[in-house]
Amino acid sequence: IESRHRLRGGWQMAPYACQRRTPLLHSNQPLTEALETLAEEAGFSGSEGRSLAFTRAASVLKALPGRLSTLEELGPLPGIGEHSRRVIQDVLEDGVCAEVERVKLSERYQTMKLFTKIFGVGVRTASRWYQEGLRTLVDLQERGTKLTRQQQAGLRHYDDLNTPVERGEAESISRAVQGAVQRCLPGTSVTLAGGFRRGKPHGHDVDLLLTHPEAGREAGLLSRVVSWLDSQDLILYQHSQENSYALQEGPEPPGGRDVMDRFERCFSIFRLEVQGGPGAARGWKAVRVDLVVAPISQFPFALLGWTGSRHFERELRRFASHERKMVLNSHALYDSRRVWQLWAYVGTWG
Ligand code: DCP
Ligand code: MG
Repeated sequence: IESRHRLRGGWQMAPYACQRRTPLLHSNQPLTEALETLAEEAGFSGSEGRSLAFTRAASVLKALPGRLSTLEELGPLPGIGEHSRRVIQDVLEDGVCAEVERVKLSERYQTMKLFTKIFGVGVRTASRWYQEGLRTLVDLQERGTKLTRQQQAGLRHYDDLNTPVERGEAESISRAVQGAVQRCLPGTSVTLAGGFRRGKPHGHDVDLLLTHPEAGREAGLLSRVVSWLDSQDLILYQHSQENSYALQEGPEPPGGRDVMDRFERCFSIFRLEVQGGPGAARGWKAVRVDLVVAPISQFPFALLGWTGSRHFERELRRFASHERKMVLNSHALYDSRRVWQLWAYVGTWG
């Protein structure tokens, strides 16, 4: 389904990002960085639509087969709007785009970035703190800002959690979890997902999927695993959420609530022993780890949904919905028309 070739001075490209080969390293880094800064800034202002437009434009550039040297080469490629074209043109001509540079230097952008990098702080909280006049991490502490237990842990381990996790570290954590699950429930598999599964050499966290080949055996597993890891002093922070998929009352409408998924999950911070790097002096480093438990029947969808990237997943779901009239999420893939017919039918039983 990949379609990508040069056509009379322009490129042709499949319309959905999930149809395009998008290599980890590509030739248009300065352009995509500029666009992604604007996407981030739009996200900070709550303009999801604008943010998505810049993300889409960056995604198209990542799939180009070579370095773009003039705007004309892009031709009428879909997915790159007026504003993005202006940004691209500026960077191509001057090496930088004044608007992007302004954003990067703005107090609001810098503060929002600082705050949203705290584990447990999203755009809404960061924005509220900014409105209240808070600007630094010290401000948060000195003014006695009310923090959740999660945010307190995020602040305590701020530097570590904002130091990239190396692949070797992710694998080491994966092995520790592997050891724990073998004790608690032999036969359970642990799969490294997220950016590392896409081949990234480092990431911001470690995403691990747990499943057992016999349906139902995974029930109660997570709390036992977490307790054991905790007893080994491997966990600095954790909170878990239960599986809520089975509790759902019927299918969610396509494009409905934007919850990522409903698996049983543990958001944690691991204490990883290290020899080198920033934590070397004290001998350990804090690392964000997500443990997700998927029943075996949903595992393929969980793995697909947790491999990312975020934009790839969004596009895959859009493709399923618009082009196939199907619903894809991290639990299942189904024909939306049939399910709705079925629910309408069940409804007539009264
Ligand atoms: N994911 C998603 N939607 C979300 C959050 C996550 O689809 N709202 C999926 C796609 C992500 C994957 O889960 O790729 C893991 O989430 P991360 O935030 O850890 O993203 P990555 O692992 O891709 O990035 P990083 O390498 O920075 O950890
Ligand atoms: Mg990740």
